Amino acid sequence: MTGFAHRIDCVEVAAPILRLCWEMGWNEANGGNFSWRLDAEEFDADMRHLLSEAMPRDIVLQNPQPELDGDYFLVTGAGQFFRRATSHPDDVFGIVRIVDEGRVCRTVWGFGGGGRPTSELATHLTAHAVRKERSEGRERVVLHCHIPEFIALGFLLPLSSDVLTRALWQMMPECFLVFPDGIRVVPPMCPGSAEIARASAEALAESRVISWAHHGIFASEESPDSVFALVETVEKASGIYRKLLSAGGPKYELDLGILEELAKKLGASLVAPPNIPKARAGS
Ligand code: 2HA
Ligand code: ZN
Repeated sequence: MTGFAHRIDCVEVAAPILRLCWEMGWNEANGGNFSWRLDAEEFDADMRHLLSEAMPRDIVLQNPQPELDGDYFLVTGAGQFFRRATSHPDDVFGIVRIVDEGRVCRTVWGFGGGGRPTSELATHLTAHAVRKERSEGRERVVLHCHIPEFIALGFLLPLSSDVLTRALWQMMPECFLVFPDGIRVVPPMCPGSAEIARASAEALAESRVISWAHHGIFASEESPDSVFALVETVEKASGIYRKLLSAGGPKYELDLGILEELAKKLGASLVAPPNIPKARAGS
């Protein structure tokens, strides 16, 4: 895609996607973060030799994650810029391993030799633990972006998961197919806190996509490519809805019965069971 090459496969795949997030206007300055649960067996076989490049550094987790014990993650570093993902990959990314029965996060590679994982590490790990179980291991990648149209909606709509989900599903049939599990709204909270990690875990038990109201999106999917597509679809639908609000609001509503019909027809091919809100927008 970009001709970008790196000696670590997962960095080679992830860095161009992060750079693209910046080009889309989703991750200004140090905004946003990314993590990818790696296939531990593959990683051990192919990459173990790289781990001697750095002295291991440990962080004791306030929120232990026993379900992730032994897992490796590619993670963005605290304060790092998505814009620099392809030009400075060894600073922007690090690889950590969860050890000691989930109590310790050990940096085994990267972060420019002295950095540390993202300030949102607690939420990323909690999200992985929840989504690994809910998706039976399918989902591996978590992406947080400050997508502007979606953030704008948080100031125009009530803080309601049903209202937001319904508004976006109505914008394009693709939305229902890409996020049939809808969007859960987490009310405004301090970024990087244990509180937001806890609230996010509850929301992520229901859906792969959550809105950190007045802040951004937090989404989980199978690969860097598919999580990008998920965020892209949500942001496009948000842009259409915001345009409609600027024009005085939608004059007509999609009949959710059509979505119910679609869900029956597509059934097993949907990525998650649909969660069709009963309430009408604004009610
Ligand atoms: O600065 O986006 O949520 C990184 C963030 C915190
Ligand atoms: Zn953020």
